[in-house]
Amino acid sequence: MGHKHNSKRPAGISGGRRAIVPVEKPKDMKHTLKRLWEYFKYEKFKLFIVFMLVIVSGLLNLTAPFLIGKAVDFIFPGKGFVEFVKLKKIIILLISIYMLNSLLIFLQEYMVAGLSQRVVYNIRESIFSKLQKLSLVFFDTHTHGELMSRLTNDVDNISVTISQSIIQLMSSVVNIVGSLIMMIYLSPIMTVVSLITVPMVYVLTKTIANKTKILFKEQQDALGVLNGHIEETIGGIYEVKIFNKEDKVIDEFIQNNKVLKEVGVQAQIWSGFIMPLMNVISNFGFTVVAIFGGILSVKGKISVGVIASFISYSKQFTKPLNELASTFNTLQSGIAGAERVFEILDEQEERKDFEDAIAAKDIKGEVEFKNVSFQYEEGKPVLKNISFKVKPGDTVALVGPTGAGKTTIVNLLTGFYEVEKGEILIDGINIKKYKKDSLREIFGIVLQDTYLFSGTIKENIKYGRLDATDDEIKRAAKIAGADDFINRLSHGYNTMLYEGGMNLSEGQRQLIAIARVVLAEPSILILDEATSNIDTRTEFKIQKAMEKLMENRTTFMIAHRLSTIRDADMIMVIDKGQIIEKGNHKELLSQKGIYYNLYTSQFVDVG
Ligand code: DGT
Ligand code: MG
Repeated sequence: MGHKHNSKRPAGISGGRRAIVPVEKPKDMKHTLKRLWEYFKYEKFKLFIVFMLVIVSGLLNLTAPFLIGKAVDFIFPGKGFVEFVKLKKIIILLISIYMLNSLLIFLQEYMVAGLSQRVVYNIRESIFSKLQKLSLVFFDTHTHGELMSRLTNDVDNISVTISQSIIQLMSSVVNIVGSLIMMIYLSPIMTVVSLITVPMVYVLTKTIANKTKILFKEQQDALGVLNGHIEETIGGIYEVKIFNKEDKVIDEFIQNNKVLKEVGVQAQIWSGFIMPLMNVISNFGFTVVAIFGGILSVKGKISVGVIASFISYSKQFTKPLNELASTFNTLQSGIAGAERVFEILDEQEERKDFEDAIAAKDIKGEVEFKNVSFQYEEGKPVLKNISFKVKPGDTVALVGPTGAGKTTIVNLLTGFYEVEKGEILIDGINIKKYKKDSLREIFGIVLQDTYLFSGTIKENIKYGRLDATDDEIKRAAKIAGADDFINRLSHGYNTMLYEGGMNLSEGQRQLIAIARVVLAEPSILILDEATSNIDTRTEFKIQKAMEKLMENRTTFMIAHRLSTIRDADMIMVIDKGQIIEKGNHKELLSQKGIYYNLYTSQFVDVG
């Protein structure tokens, strides 16, 4: 009965195979369990009932072999006849116990299922909302894949694995201790005899486990290589095709796949040894018990029924003993998963608004950087002591080689990253003193790589200002020069966009982003590389839309193509995190410095 119970668990949890897979050890099991309890404690009452059910069904389990032994003794009472009345009673009792136990196990599973799903639900929710509160620094240092796997795999593992393996551990302990007590009660000598096999099993599993551990490690590594290869080729499918690398990629895959298959086979074979060998040993154990019991019974020391009970008990004793290690490993890896999840929950969140934070309202758009230095990573300064001042409504162009720090300046201004050294002022007030929500509303940002959400075009423009009416949306699209192409789409403004807007061209996506900004009417406009990579007609359109947008608005413009920034009020040449030249187009040209060189290399007609 006890075994059936165990084998109902999902494959990964029971059985010897899992025991051999290398186990991740939690760093601080006790602490993590304590934190997990925070999630489980709302289910305290249900958990208590489940534990009671486990104990009761464990105890019921223990009565069965005893009764079987009694039944056997009623068949062979040594008096030459069978005591049918008593036998019938015992059989009825046994059947009721089995039925009751099945019911208890069902109840147990039922409650655990609900309980663990509720816990998973809560953990998932706390991670997701945590992710929204983390600063961008966090996302720079964690890959999407890693975060996805924490949100899905690790979280699922936590509750299901942990609650089930804890229950299994409990029922194993009840079984082991109970069986041992019953065995000693029935016959201390036979108990000693039947325990002979325990060290044998231990040595055997240890030996095989050591071998398979290595193989499973190799298997995981091979799987890692294969996955990496798949990711790379699917992600870079465009490049694969352009460079005609299909055949090469397939060859590589075949090679990796072969390696994986070979270690996989080895690992499975070796881990497959364990079960049959274990059976041999336990059957050997039964044989010894049977022979020894037979001798004792012939000598009249014990009854045949005791032998029957004893064999059942020794089974109930060794089976959970073998599984204890694997259950414990499962529990450990679940807890290690929980640790990874908690690591995210412990990450530093974006700074909260200060108590006396003010709302950024009616911003005129004066911007000042005062001795700003910044680094994304310790020891790698990106901006060094940057200072400049922009009058409201002016247009500032940032130029300079790639990696110079242009985007970084903008990232600091919008508050995506916070400066540690120096100050950034908007309308004379340090941006840290503004309420974050209100600060973000000051800016309208158009990037080269525009991300659109899945949803209709209308909804995407509406992100600019959520209370905008349909008319206002249309007007914004007109100003942005997007209305024409939107009307030509089969569903117009209700056209669905998929996967970040992949069903539109880059230029079209940008026009929508501009419409979004038009609708938002921001005080400060930020255009990062907004006019590269598109055809001249669309570029012209975008240029026109931009000019309208820029009227009377402080604008930061980053562009590699200098033709677009000639009219800027101020041009700053950034190099290696410093402003090396500052002035308008004419002034900078007459300086004959870096800007002059950049400009003359792009255009022959110096104007
Ligand atoms: P671009 O867009 O290629 O013309 O270059 P910029 O001038 O916009 O360069 P920027 O500000 O993106 O990068 C300046 C330096 O900072 C460069 O060495 C790369 C580094 N950096 C930029 N973003 C990150 C980031 O998110 N994390 C880290 N660790 N470093 C970053
Ligand atoms: Mg950039």
